[in-house]
Amino acid sequence: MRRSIKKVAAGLLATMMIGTMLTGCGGGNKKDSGSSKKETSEINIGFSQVGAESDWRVANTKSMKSALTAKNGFKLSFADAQQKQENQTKAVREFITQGVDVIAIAPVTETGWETVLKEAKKADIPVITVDRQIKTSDDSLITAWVGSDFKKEGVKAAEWLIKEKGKEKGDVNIAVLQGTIGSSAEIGRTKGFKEGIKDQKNFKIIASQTGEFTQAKGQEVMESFLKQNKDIDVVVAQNDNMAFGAIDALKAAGKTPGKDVTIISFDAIKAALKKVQSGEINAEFECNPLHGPRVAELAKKIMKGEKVDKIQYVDEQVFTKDNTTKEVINKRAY
Ligand code: GYE
Repeated sequence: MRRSIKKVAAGLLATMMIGTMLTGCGGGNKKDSGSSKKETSEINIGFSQVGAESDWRVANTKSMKSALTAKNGFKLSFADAQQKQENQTKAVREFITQGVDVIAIAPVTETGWETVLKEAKKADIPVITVDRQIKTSDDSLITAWVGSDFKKEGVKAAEWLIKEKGKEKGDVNIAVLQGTIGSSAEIGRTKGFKEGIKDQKNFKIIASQTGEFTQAKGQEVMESFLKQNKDIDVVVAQNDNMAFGAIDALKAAGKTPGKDVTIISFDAIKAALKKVQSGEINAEFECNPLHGPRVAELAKKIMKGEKVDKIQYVDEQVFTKDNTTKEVINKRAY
């Protein structure tokens, strides 16, 4: 990889300059020392995180921070974008100015990245995307991505609901609490679910709005759904925190979540699995946030000039009351 060669060269140059300063004469040909030393030295990595909007995100941050440690060979610059893409662009520019070795981005939305990524490429800094994805016209702007197949999660949710309610005679009214519009998680889950139910004539999506992946907004949007539509049969919350908000809104409206209204959610954090067990959430579609170790491994390989897989999906499960045992909940790492 060009960058690691550059880094080795920089190391050599620095060694030569120090040598020059110490001996006080130029032209000495004290080569070497550099390469192996530089290769094992710490990797400066800048990570631009979406924010702290959900428990999933908090678990993701924790995973990244505990993998990208000094002990593991990293120097991490962490920037929280507070769910705003302009903050991410700023953070990435700062990483470039700092001259980090690798940039990791968990992007808020998929679009709007072209310019800043070109700047990173010009500075010869590889970019790894984490969790959500980035859409670019130029493939070479991203070295690797690790995350979930959000569309598949949406399809699985549709398949589960068809098994559950597909044979009902009347209409099945569905309300969707979407995540941040334009984020991969929202795009994929919306698309997968819609495609999955398209032949199911009695399934009607009667309301759909973003709750920004937060509990407070999820509750607020659910309250307004309930004001407009009295007979909602199913709530599809595109993450657990919005599901928690929706559950509160339903209870306040005198409805029993999980019974009067079927609740489907994504992420499968520990607190949500407890609600599956107690019956307030009917089905959970897992989304694994523990990307830290994978990103660390990718960064190390990239810095050594090794080839890496451009796309890495993680395996995910479905949880319903049948398989959400006490042991499963106790073992849950997030
Ligand atoms: O589902 C949600 C978080 O992008 C997969 O973002 C992630 C989503 C996750 O806020 O809880």
